[in-house]
Amino acid sequence: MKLLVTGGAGFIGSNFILYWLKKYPQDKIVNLDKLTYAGNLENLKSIEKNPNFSFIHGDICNQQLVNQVTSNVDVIVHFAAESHVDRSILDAAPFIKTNVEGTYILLEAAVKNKIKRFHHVSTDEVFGALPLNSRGKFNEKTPYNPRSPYSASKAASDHLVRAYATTYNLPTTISNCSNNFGPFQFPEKFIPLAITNLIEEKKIPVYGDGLYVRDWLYVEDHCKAIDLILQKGKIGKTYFIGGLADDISNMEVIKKILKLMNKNESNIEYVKDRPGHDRRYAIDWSKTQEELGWNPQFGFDDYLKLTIKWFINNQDWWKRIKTGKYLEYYKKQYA
Ligand code: NAD
Ligand code: TDX
Repeated sequence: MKLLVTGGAGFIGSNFILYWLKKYPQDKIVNLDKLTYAGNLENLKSIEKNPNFSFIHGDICNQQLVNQVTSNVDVIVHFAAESHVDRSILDAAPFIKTNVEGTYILLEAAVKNKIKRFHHVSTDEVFGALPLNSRGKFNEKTPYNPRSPYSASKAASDHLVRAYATTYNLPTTISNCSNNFGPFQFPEKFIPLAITNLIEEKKIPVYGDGLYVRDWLYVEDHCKAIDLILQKGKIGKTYFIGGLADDISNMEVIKKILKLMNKNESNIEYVKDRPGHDRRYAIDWSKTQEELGWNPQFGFDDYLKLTIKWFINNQDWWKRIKTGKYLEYYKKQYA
């Protein structure tokens, strides 16, 4: 089988490529990535010489290139996106361009080239926010209610995927997952930012009251779920993927990180809240479990330990990122 992975130099995409080639070494993967600030070929160093892997440096908004690249692949796994909510608040333009227009261009090419499966990787943020102190979770009946430019652009892309499935019979699947964490995550996101700041003896910036709740999914569990969707998922269906963290607030996550890294609460700094900050996410992935036999393998605490260890052991990787443009962004965001 030949897969086109878009955004494979980013956090989840690179974990997915490493996972896939280890499990299915006979398959071929083409990685199409623009190498934005978030794309990093170092993530794929261990397979750069693998004859079944190839990299194309390009933009999913480039129609001619996308047509050419999709002409001889069986499956598309679409990760490429602008992915950081705070950056979408600073400037929404690249989010609309890549997440909406880029997905449209890929879909057009997928129809034209009769792709056997188009899997679209999306987020639980398209469903908006749940109230604190409720037990409710996003489920298959929850209406779309995106509240940031990022989540609105992802919602638009989900709608486009469904429209192409209905109108052109494109064989699609979609997954909406919760907050990922793990190796190779860009240190603008909450968990890697907290860990790397602590190693650098810097404080952890906490938005607002810190009582926001996320559902945390380890990236390898996510990759396994996409694998099962590609193997056993029903065409036209949407699958929910989440973790085993049960309503942990950002402050509780920080306290766990501080404890595991032998630091105290003087390393916390309350900063200005994110505008329109979604209070709580929780996702009911029981249907995915029932239908595909998928489960997160371990609990949040075990995965947090593994993630901290990875960032301690791979300081060259993130120290090269936390320079130049990253520092400019950090200054602007946390001024
Ligand atoms: P990331 O920001 O780490 O990586 C995105 C990758 O896409 C980068 O390699 C970047 O260079 C590439 N890219 C961006 N624009 C491109 C373009 N126009 N053409 C080609 N490549 C382009 O993102 P991530 O965290 O790995 O997220 C991957 C996908 O998963 C995204 O679609 C995101 O919306 C979704 N998702 C992420 C999370 C999460 O917690 N990280 C949760 C739910 C869903
Ligand atoms: O410095 C920070 N301080 C802080 O308190 C940052 C960066 C975040 N936070 C809070 C905001 C959120 O409540 O931590 C929580 C997690 O923030 P992010 O890591 O930015 O993730 P989130 O906004 O929840 O979105 C993530 O999950 C869904 C991904 O970035 C999206 O790509 C994905 O779709």
